[in-house]
Amino acid sequence: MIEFCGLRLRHRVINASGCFDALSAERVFGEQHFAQFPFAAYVSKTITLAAREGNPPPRLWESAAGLINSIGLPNRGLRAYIDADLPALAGLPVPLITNVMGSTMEEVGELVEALEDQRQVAAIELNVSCPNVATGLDIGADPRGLEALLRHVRPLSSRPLIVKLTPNTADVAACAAGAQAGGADAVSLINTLRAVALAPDGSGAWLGGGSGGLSGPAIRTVALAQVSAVAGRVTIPVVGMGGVSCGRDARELLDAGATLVAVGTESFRDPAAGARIARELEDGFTQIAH
Ligand code: RRO
Repeated sequence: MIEFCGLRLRHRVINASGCFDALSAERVFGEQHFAQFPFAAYVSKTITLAAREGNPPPRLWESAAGLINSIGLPNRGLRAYIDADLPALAGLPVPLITNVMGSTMEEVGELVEALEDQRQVAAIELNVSCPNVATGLDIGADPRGLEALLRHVRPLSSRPLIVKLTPNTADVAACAAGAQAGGADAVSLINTLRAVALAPDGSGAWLGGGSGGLSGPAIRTVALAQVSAVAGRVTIPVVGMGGVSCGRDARELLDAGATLVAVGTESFRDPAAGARIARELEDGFTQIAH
């Protein structure tokens, strides 16, 4: 068993928010799916107070060794998450981490407070790093702003608070230190790198949202550098992610100082990737060809 912020986890591999839909997976793969859940904890897709449509299509572009998304945070809002998603997730065999985002400190506070009564929610991840929405809350890259946000929300929740950091900043370690100073229990990184894809016909930006966020193997070495910098700066646990597709990639992030590793884009290619990567990690991944 792995201990993480008071949660007891079966192994060190969890999903990156938004990259694995446990409810759709159950519909596609059947009830069996919950029994063989690939991750040691489940992080749900970011929710906001009010429902959002998300960005206009196209929302995806495949680049060399990467995926650019401009999803734009579509979700049915806090109320529907509590009334519909939480009961549907009741069968989850692993702890639930709910990811939230607000456009003001007060909004984040409201989200965190509303989850306080939901016993199913084991921890909360604060998304201060989405590249695809103009939130008004642009503090993900500002160490002092992050500290102030955490000071505001920390007293409102008894749950572990994990801060999802942006890689789109000059000094991610300073941001992590700000989050810790404000009372964060852990940090997670990296979210996607801001990126643009041009339409093949020369008509301009491909993505409906204009720009997007790059994920996948293309960003793995950036993640390694940033996780290493953050782990060297803070004393709270670090969840490392970015381009992990096999046990060796996960091992490198753990060696860089991460306590847990999250799998994102690889789950779109292989929905069982989380379990495979956890197994490869445990086996020492000596058989994996690169
Ligand atoms: O929904 C998105 O467009 C999105 C989010 Br909330 C995020 O945190 N990271 C990302 O790449 N896309």
